[in-house]
Amino acid sequence: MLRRDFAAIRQDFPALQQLVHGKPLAYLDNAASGQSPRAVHEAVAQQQSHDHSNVHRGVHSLSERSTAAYEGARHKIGRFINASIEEVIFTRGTTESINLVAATFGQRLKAGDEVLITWLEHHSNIVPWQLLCERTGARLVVTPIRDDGSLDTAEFDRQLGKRTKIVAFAHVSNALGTINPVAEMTAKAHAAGAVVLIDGAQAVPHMRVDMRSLDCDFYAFSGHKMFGPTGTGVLYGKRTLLAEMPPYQGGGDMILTVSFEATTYNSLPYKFEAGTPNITGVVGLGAAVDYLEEIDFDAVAEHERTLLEYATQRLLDDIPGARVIGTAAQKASVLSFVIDGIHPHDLGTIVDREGVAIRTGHHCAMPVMDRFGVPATARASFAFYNDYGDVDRLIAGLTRAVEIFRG
Ligand code: 7TS
Repeated sequence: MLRRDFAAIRQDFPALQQLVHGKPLAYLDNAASGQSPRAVHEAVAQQQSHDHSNVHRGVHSLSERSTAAYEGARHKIGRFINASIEEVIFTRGTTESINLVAATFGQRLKAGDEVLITWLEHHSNIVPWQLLCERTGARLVVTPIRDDGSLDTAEFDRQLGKRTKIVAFAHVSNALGTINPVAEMTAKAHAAGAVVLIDGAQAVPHMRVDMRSLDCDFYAFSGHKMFGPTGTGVLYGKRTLLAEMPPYQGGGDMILTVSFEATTYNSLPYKFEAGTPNITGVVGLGAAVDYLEEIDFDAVAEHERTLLEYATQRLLDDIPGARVIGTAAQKASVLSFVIDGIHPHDLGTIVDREGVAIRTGHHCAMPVMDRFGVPATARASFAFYNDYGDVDRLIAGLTRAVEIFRG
């Protein structure tokens, strides 16, 4: 029986039980980083206090235990996203996963080729492609978004062409919450002969993703947004593509043989994991996946949808001058907003005094801010452990901010 009692689930997260400025914490900054459950902390502590050692090299017991825990996490991720273990590469996070693809697969691009991205990308799905274009003479093409923050899919279709070599887009936008129609976009990009990378950083904490049914070539996500440790992430890549790609970094573990004349590379996925990896972090990520496997994600979607609806309605009903940025029909757990006459940073500071954590700023998505003509937004982002009480506290904090600024 999968778990769907979110009040009980909330109790598994020690960080959520604290007071901030003397008030119970309402943690609404999950798009930046999710809190982790006790099970993750225990797995990390066990690894650090008992099994700590290097992987893939020692014959002694601690190294065998570390290797089993590290590779065990890879099996868990493989099952979780429906991929084989050769296709699961551990990285520092989404950013490194995307940079890896740009630096390796990207080497086959030439002047005149095109990389197609969208207007709603996080900087980490923009800048690596800009750098690649500068190196190769390829051109960066950007699909616009509509006024509600949804992708202009007709323009996407027009922009896809025989020059398009890579198509990279977010599954879910961190600044707007828009859910892109990723399976259809992938199929269209494939029909045009392009390779597809999906930035899944904001999807994996909210929905189950299946690599076989999405059929994308690459999928990038971060451990710390899916309730695991920082400094961990995953790049999924199709085995056939990964096998053809040159290595990313050189060093230990990624080789079979080394001589000064020639080096041969290790098999997948180790070819892409040079040096001692973040063993402890990956073990913690494995524990996060075990935790998520026990949760009913249909119920998560419904719970987060009702929270988002409730928060949106209360914001518009109770806070004069509030405007939501990002109103696409298909949205995940992000409420980005501005309030007339109050800078988002002031909002963030005032609600923090009430124990409410939100993020303010450009959310590493400056083109989105430009598109909507705002320098910054305030953003509340939800996870399955949030509840109506958190939303009520947010609205109370915003009401306080309005009182302070408008008297
Ligand atoms: N892609 C998306 C869609 C993101 O939301 C983020 C982080 C990244 C990539 C980069 O992930 P990293 O783990 O490599 O840093 N987004 C946010 C955010 O919205 N607030 O802080 C980080």
